[in-house]
Amino acid sequence: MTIKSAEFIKGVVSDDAILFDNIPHIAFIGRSNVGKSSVINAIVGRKKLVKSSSTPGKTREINFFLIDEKVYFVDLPGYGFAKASFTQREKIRQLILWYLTDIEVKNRKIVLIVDAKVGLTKLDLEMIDILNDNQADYIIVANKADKLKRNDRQKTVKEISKNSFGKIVYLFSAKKGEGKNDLLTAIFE
Ligand SMILES: Nc1nc2c(ncn2[C@@H]2O[C@H](COP(=O)(O)OP(=O)(O)O)[C@@H](O)[C@H]2O)c(=O)[nH]1
Ligand SMILES: [Mg+2]
Repeated sequence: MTIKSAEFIKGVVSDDAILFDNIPHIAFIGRSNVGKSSVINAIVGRKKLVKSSSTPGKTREINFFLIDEKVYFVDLPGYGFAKASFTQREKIRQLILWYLTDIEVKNRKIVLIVDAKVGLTKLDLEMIDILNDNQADYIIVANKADKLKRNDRQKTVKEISKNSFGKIVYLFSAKKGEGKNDLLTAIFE
């Protein structure tokens, strides 16, 4: 399947009508610099729909993109940007928690993006706990798979899956376009 249209709607940082308009959400969450913007651009098939920046931690809003006029891709700010101040990191953490726990969306799927080469960090594990505590419907995408040696691919998938209570892990490379079809199918199934 391919996505036909994608349009930036708006960025929000607090209550907003867009949160309650009954359009389903597919929300992308991940550590800063994990390649979240790149993954979204790759599956949408647009190089620059979402700004992919070399200065991580810049996006502080929850950005809404209308996809094929029927579902939002929700791009959440990346967590854990090391160079941000404690206050900035805490603000982002609170914004993510607010979106996940306070905002009730009838139809919401979450795509947690992690770094295939780095594996699950402490903050990723914390996010997995939050998602589980909230009974979130989520999948895990291990991006930057192009950085893995061929022999390490299955090991990586198993390791991440083991530490996320058996979640399916989708190997992905935004750089190479690997895993696009499987991910699109998983998202829209
Ligand atoms: N090798 C490799 N690098 C990637 C991949 N996806 C993203 N990157 C790089 O990782 C950095 C962060 O990407 P970006 O999409 O801005 O990450 P974000 O902060 O999570 O939105 C950039 O330098 C990208 O070029 C990938 O699949 N493979
Ligand atoms: Mg980004």
